Amino acid sequence: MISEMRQHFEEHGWVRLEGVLDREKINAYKSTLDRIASGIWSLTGNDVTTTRIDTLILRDDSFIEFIKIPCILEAYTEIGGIAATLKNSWAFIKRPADFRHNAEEVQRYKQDMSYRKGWHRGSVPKWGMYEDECHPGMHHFPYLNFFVFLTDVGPGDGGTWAMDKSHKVHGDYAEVSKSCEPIEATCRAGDAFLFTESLMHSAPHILTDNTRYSMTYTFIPPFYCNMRHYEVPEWFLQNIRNDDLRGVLGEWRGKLDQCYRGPYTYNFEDV
Ligand SMILES: O=C(O)CCC(=O)C(=O)O
Repeated sequence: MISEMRQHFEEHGWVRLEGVLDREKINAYKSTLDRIASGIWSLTGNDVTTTRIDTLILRDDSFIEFIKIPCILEAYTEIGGIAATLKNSWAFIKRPADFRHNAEEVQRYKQDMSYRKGWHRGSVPKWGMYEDECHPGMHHFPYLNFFVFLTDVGPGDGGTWAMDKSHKVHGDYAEVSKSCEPIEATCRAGDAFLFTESLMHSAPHILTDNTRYSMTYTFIPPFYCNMRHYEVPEWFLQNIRNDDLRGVLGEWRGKLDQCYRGPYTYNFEDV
């Protein structure tokens, strides 16, 4: 049976997963990110409004625990349809835009198409999906982003923008915008915005006074190549006792026998 979640994803290229994290975990992740962000040497990317913390899972065990939350890899299995390996994990602490109190500038920002500058996708549709042989008309989308919000994100709070349904539309923004409408991913703290990397998306400025905290986990199949600087180092992997967790964190990359492993379930119980 095709779930509602998968049906929605098929049509739109994204779906909201509600209540992935409870309040206790949200607060714990936020404090950990604040602690990491206070040490400048641990950051790989920074600008005036955004603090980016890369390769989360190397920075605190709690970030590995996230992968073990059952609904995460269950959703990957259903939508990706193949064994998952982690591509990267990162966080953003994003602060309000300087110009947010300037009504004219806000208006310009909202209206001007440059608002949507920065639309991007890491995969064109033809490489981002394949037909589900068991369910005609349905597809799997193996390059998936879990964008997890740690703060409530209402209108103007910098929720990721996406061109709805663009996961099946070829071309650049000009082409895609002829048939797709932009949507703003509004979410409650603890929800995840799950989308395929073929969905055109962008990171808008925050127009309210709210700072946004988010974590992203991106998964790809074992036969996809990863960017070298995102790979979990071998010494780190060798310290992970659990076979499935070590596999998901990267050990399966490039191992053909693991590409087709099935059923795609994961046992994270420590032996
Ligand atoms: O920060 C966001 O909402 C989106 C970030 C983004 O587009 C990306 O990481 O590819």
